[in-house]
Amino acid sequence: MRIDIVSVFPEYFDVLNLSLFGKAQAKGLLEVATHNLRDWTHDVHHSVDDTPVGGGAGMVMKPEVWAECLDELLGPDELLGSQPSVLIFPNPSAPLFTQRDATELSRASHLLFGCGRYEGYDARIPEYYRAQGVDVREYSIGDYVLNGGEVATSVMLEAITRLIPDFMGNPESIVEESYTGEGALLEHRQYTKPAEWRGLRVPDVLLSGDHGKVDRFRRDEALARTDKIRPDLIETLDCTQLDKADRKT
Ligand code: 6GU
Repeated sequence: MRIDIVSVFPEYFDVLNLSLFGKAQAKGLLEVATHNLRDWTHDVHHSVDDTPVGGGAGMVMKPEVWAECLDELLGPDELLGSQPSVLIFPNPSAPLFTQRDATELSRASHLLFGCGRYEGYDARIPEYYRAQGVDVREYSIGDYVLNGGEVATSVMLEAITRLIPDFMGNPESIVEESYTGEGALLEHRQYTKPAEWRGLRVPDVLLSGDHGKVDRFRRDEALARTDKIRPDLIETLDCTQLDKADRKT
């Protein structure tokens, strides 16, 4: 997978060379390049933003600079639309990024992230590329406000790339997690040894060696915790995802 990231603070992404992400680049699974948006400016001040049309506080990122940059990174016009590039703009006012999006995007061959700063970017930027046939996505990572798209991009990248085959040392660790797929539940709690620590005991059933009972206990706990902590996720479950024993809990 090829990943391009555009930002006015590309240094934010220096940490990508650490840990699994760095290893994936060394293994050739990922090819990551960061770009400074100001490299596509022509004025002495390298300005990337301007005041909002219609008034209001803050500054809005200008479409001309972004377009010169994105045109270059997306490749020639003839290829737009036929190219499997996905152009992603982090945006706190966009739909929520979910595990489902991460799974879908982990199969893409080229991701291009455009990190906005200030009050955002001119709305015509995504509109223009969508009209050219590019797969354009705008995502928020949660109901809170960040200063720019850099941290949101890091979050999405980590969620996406860990799903690439061979990225993780242990592929089984991504199979049984919370949020895997539609109708997923929060994961059951985990314990390790010792069985008793500072007066707190691991639930007896986990020590029983009865795998059927252990599975049932974990499933019941996942259902109960999801109902309590994230009742909205229970809404997305359909009957086919519940078994007979689930209905009794
Ligand atoms: Cl994607 N961007 C910003 N600036 N703030 C956010 C966000 C994105 N998602 C949640 N808050």
